[in-house]
Amino acid sequence: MTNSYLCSSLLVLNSAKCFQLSVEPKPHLASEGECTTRGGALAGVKTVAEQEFLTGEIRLGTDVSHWIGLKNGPEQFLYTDLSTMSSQLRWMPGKPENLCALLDKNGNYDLNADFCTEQYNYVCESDVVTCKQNVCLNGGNCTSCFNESYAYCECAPGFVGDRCDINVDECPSDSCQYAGRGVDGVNSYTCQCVPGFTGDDCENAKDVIIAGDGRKLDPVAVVDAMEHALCATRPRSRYVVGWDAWLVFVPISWLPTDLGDLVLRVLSPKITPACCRKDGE
Ligand SMILES: [Ca+2]
Repeated sequence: MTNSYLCSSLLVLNSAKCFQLSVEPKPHLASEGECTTRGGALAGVKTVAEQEFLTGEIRLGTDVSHWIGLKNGPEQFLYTDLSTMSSQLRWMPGKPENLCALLDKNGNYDLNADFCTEQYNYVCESDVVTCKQNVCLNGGNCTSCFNESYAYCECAPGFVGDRCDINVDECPSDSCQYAGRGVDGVNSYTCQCVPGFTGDDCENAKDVIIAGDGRKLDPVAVVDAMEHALCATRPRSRYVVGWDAWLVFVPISWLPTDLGDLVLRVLSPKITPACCRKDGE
């Protein structure tokens, strides 16, 4: 299946999760709100694969630090004996300030923590789900993310395009031999062969008649004429096969012999019988 998204700004990992990078910095809480508004959430990066994927995409884009959906809170303060903090104690107003995690440009996009009130760009994420309305054509499967903001088409073999609307031309220009005509199909092609040739690529010639100048002639018409001359009750006095015979060779035959020979010498390449040819001729 061929995959494509209707919007190229969307990043997709393993056809299972969509990411979107912000274009402007915000505090952590506001970033979370923005991602929720779009139908997703601030990206909770949970695997090294996701971290490396996002690192690569951020480097290609804005190349600045990005918030992710990870933070600590006051309940995580521990006494030095590792027991949890007493709930009876009072903090100063606004303290402790929460720390939030970011992919830090200065640390090669390893995790760092900063006060959540600081402003950084951010990464939103969304699951990939089946579209409510299938906008993909020609049997493509439609999935979407960020609350249907983005539709995602998995195209059936032989189709590409954002909506699988392009039928791939599988027919290479030289695939059909002996002047056969290629016809594109769905994930395939067929060849329409000229008379006398068969095979998927017209590669099988029943009987090929090679003219003196190397052209391959239609053997069926020639054989039909010969058969008629031999077997017909009333054979014709003359058989003319092909437009070149009608337009060139018959008119030349009406000329005086010397003049006809001269015209043929001028028009035709020199024809040497095979037994008289030297190598390379
Ligand atoms: Ca096709």
